[in-house]
Amino acid sequence: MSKKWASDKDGAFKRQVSSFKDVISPNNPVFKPAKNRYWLYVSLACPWAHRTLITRVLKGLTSVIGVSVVHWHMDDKGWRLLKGSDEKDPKFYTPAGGIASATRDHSVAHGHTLNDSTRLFEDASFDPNQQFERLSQFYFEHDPNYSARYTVPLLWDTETKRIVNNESADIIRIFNSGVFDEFVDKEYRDVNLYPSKLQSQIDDFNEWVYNNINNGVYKSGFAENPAIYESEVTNVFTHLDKVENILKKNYQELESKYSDKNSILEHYYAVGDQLTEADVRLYTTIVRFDPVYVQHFKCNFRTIRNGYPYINLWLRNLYWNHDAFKLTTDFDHIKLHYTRSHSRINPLGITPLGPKPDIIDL
Ligand SMILES: N[C@@H](CCC(=O)N[C@@H](CS)C(=O)NCC(=O)O)C(=O)O
Repeated sequence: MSKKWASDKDGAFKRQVSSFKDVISPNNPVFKPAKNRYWLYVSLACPWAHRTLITRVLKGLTSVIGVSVVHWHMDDKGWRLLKGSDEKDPKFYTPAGGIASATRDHSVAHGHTLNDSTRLFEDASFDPNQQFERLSQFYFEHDPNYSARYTVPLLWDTETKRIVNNESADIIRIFNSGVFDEFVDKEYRDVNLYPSKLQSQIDDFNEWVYNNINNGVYKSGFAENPAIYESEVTNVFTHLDKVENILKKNYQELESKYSDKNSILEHYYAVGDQLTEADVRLYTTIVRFDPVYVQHFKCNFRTIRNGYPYINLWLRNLYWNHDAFKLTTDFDHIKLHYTRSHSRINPLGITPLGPKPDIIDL
């Protein structure tokens, strides 16, 4: 597999279309809802995989669907997992239960700092299902003739040894759909990130946020000629301005309803006044913006923290007031992955230490 990202002949970045798009449902002849049957393979660096981790926690699925985390470094063969021979050391294994296992065991990472350039390979987890050491092996196990990229997130069926789905937008809908309700407590059954009354607004918001912000930062960063970069980066900021105006309006409406700040924050979201998939999908780009996209993808008209007060408040509220967001956000993986895997953008692999802090306190 070439290390070069997909771009057309003019040098514009083109994202690959996901190949596996099945669902888990009682009506599906193969993929029926079950506990401990499906396993999620993610990178903590990847904004698309991050959507699935957040949704897994919000829907209480941490003891229903297991997770393995790939190492942050992606080389020319793609993502790696810890070697099976390390299986017996419990600190290398990410068990299925508990909110902390939304990510890796944090005790493993402690002691490393960002300027530790000899960062150990311990930051990944072991694959307890197939003992695979490469994400690519799942793709070939499913289809020996697979010829596209080996992307995360990957939702794997441990029973049939097949890929259920590798499209994050679908995976979060599967997690939210209620098919796992019988395995979770009532409080999680009541969580609905895609309520019918808001669906068309959410779809509309997601559509332009995806094209212009989620994928927009990649189109800016991976542009291979200045004219494309300039047009894409301008487009990113035009749409961040649009988000800022929406959030400002939402906030001002809440101010007229509630007098205390906590009540306002409890309802301060992108679409409507409740947490939805629109927040999940926007968050994973915005939380990476100042730490990575500003410098690495040259999205540097403004930072979120200094240029967008309403987006910044929305971001800090999600991060500091919601464990599902905070515990699944790993700034080390995020910074190290981009700056040390994209050697065309950053050939020396030196990771900028700032901004400090990674995210401002609330
Ligand atoms: N459409 C996919 C995109 C996933 C994706 O592009 N993942 C990247 C990481 S951020 C990846 O795994 N890339 C590996 C590669 O291109 O070789 C989704 O949203 O699930």
